[in-house]
Amino acid sequence: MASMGRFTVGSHVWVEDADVAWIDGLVEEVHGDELIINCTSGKKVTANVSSVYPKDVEVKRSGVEDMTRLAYLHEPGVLRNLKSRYGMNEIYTYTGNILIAVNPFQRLPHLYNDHMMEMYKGAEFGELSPHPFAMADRAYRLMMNYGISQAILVSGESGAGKTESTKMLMQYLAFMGGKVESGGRSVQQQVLESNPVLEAFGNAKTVRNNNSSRFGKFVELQFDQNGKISGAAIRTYLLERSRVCQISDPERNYHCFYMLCAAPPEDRERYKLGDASLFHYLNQSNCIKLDGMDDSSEYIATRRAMDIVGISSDEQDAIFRVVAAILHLGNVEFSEGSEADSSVPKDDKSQFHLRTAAELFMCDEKSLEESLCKRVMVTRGESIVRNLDSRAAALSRDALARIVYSRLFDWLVNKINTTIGQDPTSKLLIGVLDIYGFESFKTNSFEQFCINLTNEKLQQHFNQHVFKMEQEEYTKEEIDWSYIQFVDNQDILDLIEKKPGGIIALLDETCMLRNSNHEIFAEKLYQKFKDNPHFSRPKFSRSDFTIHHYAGNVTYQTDLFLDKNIDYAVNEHQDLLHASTCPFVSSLFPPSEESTKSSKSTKFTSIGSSFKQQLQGLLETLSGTEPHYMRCIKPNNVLKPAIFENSNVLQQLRCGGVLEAIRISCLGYPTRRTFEEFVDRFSVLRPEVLGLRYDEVTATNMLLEKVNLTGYQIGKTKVFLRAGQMAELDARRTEVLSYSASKIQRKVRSFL
Ligand code: AD9
Ligand code: MG
Repeated sequence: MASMGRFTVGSHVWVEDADVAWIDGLVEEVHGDELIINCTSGKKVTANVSSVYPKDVEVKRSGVEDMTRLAYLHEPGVLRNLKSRYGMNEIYTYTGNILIAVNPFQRLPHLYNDHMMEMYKGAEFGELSPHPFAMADRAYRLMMNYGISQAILVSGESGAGKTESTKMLMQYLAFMGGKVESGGRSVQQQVLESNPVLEAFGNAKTVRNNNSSRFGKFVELQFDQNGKISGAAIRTYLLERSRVCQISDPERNYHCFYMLCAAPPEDRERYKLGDASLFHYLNQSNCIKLDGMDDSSEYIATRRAMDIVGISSDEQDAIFRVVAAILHLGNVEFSEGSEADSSVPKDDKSQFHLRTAAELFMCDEKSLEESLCKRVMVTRGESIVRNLDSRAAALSRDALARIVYSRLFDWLVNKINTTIGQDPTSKLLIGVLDIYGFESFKTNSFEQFCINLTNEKLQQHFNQHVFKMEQEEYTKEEIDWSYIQFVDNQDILDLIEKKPGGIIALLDETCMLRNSNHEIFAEKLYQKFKDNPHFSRPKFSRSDFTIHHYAGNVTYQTDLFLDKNIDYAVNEHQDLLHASTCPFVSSLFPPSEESTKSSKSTKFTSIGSSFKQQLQGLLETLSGTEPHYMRCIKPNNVLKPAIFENSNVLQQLRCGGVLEAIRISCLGYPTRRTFEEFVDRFSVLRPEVLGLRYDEVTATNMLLEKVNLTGYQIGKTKVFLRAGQMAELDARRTEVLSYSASKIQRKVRSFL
């Protein structure tokens, strides 16, 4: 956004500041394009006019509920507005149709009770304070009135409040669309109770969030003609598998493991469990207990939620047996066996855990051991059994734990979908998307790559939509909108997912090569994309690559890309668990087409490609809906209330496309005022317009002519100003007002 405005001595301005991003001050001197500014921090700085913004001195301390109401729509104005509202616990603000939520990090129960839902029911959008209920209400109403499916897309970085917001949206939709059931469980109740079940198995404490969802989720609520919920479908995306076997301090594994270790004694006995700290998969981190979370009562609550979503007690028993088996499996260590490069369970303790894991999986102990310590190789149609050394056996153990857990999670999602049931006749849908925001860490791996691809795709969808909305507003007001240039990130999407030749395609290609490794992959990328403006090879790097995403540059470490992209259950694991005498465990590993074909080779399926396809499906669904966007912001990294870090927030506004939406709107006519408001504010420029002879449109035109502005447009109900024109008008107004003030002062003085 370019600076907009002209400055004179005494102008109130915003200027960039290293500590707080933007600081306000007064212009003291003007030397051509250079301004000397006295900042409120006491600092005096010299700045070029191009990096200085005018400050609106007329805003109320309480700010405005919609950013587009700001007279000056620019970064510092947006930031100040959010900050002053946050200071008063007004955590929600609109930017046009986008709802911004700043995480309060404290319970604000008065905001979400039944009374509030009643209030928002049927209220005009914008009439009451910004709120997720207002957003859900608008979606519901649009769906009912026009028969168009709706989607609410919630995004933001980890810990920003997406999942909490999603729950509120669903709570409101269940309130509006709930059926009163006589006996039995209602669909809306099952939909709401699916949350604690999925959270128990798919959420974990991370450094960024004590209850971080490690998967993406799209919940589709189906409604009947009367607007009552008649079915629902949950789709999940890319559960983080590596966490099952590997965690780093001070993070935790998935909640369900700790819950089970804190279960009532009879359950712990049944699953042969003890304290969580006894298990390798949990004690790699010192964090076992979580402040504010009681694992024992969470266990009971999860069981209850499982009842409600229709998971039978036999199934629950099997599920927790599998969870316990994974913990025991993790405690099996290996040492060198008698043959060269072979391995055996290290000691009695390991043997005990192996036996217990086999019991819990209800499979043969010896077969379990063999599936971990041996691998069948197929060369030229012949199978050869090869020993694995102790390191490889430990890797095989972890791979088994991961695949079992991810199958278990998928089973839960399917089960919930089956019990809630789909309504195939429903044409009215509201989807709610709770998906990871853009990520850029010190080290970024395959997960960040997939997550950022998601965000690129959603960003494209968002840009297209914001652009369309702008056009619609202009068309409604019958003004010309040919000014707006369309922004697009298709090039970056092509770089990643084009087939053939995109990064994912090259990754798959490399995975299928014999004896390939990540350096071969990186080399392919360097060759192929050396001239691509969105790609670069970091200096001195052998295998990293950088993508120039819309939200910033991210450098990815390719080391684990190949491993993480390959998805299969090795045949040994597949056969072992398929043979389990527990029907539940066996059903998690149905015979694959490959193994029925008697070939012992394992076919590779690419996680990257299937994720890409899943995303494609999601975007197709979204394209049939009218979208609503909610952007969650995490105001600080210490997860505490009342701390608002400017630079941090700005970065998120940028990544979430909020600033881009503002930029698009600045390309057109960002400031809109009804004629009445306009005349009210600027009549001092030409007081005769207040005379009875002029209607508001004429008065508006007269005022604009007086200040010699061009390029603005007069709509049917509003005047549309280009970026910076409001500041121009204000400057003139201030001149006039100070001139009259000094005239009065002179008069008063001459009087004395
Ligand atoms: V992650 O990508 O899944 O790691 P989310 O989902 O964005 O993340 P989440 O909704 O889990 O974040 O919110 C993080 C924490 O912030 C919650 O556990 C609450 O303690 C806190 N939070 C978020 N929103 C609200 C709210 N509206 N009111 C009170 C909130 N607390
Ligand atoms: Mg979440």
